[in-house]
Amino acid sequence: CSSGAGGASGDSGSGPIKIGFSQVGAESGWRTANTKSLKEALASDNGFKLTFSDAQQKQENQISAIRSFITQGVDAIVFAPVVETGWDDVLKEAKDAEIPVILEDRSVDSDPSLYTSRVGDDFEKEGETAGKWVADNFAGKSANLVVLEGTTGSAAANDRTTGFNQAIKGTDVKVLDSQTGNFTRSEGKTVMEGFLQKYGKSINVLFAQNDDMGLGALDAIKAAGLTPGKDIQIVTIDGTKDGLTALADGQFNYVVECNPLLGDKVAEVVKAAVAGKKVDKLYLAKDEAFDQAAAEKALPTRPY
Ligand code: GYE
Repeated sequence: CSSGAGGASGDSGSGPIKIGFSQVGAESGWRTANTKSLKEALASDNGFKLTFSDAQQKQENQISAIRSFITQGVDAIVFAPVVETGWDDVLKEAKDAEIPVILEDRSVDSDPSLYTSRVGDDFEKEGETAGKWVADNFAGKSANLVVLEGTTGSAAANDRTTGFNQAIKGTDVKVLDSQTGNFTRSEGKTVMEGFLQKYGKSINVLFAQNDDMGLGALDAIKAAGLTPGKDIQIVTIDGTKDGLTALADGQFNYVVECNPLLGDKVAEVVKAAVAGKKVDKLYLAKDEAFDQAAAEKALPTRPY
């Protein structure tokens, strides 16, 4: 750690803090809320000068965005890594340039010494909460489950799968199939159509690793002449307004929250890091879970 006030590349407090932010993309309602939260918190009114870059779900776009932030000599880099692996080289380049890197949302599998901090949610716990709901809700009944996974290789998908599988271990829950729907509505729909063609009416529970894929699946389920929420029970993760609306309507059965409003915490950590202050390696947001009644109550004041 450098002990110089103002951080290695900062210009010791005068003028705005220059930030480069590489976002995953615009794949989901969660992502839209997350981008808005960061743009608001890292606004010029708060003492920042933000350069925003959308990676369109591609790691190579993120790597070149980060390299260009380094060349521009930003004071800090914020990025939401689309996948977990493959970041060591570019993180080393940022470290050599003495630019603090703050991960927001998803994590990386690199050595923690290669980045300053992460602000995000506990994906494994979210998966576990979803799995526990399936296990409890289907105790004594047979559960024939299909899974719509998030983006392959993303920390959000990897950890949710791990947590979910832990929670259903040793139960009678039968996983018929599990495929990626890339966290989007359209792919959630297409993959669910395939599941329905293959397994027909034997499917009675769906775990969608985000709201959007679950919402896409609703179309496929209705088109197959089945009633979502009844013939096929549905548990999703995120807790966006659209997700909680489907829950309050009885089309979803349970939603585990993943808080996207990480902007204020990111801004605070960036300021501290640029000032050369010590920050924690990890800041986790608090998440709850909703059943249909809880969703109805929460909806009127739901911020995203
Ligand atoms: O659940 C999903 C988004 O990384 C937690 O990414 C995030 C996930 C979120 O596309 O909707």
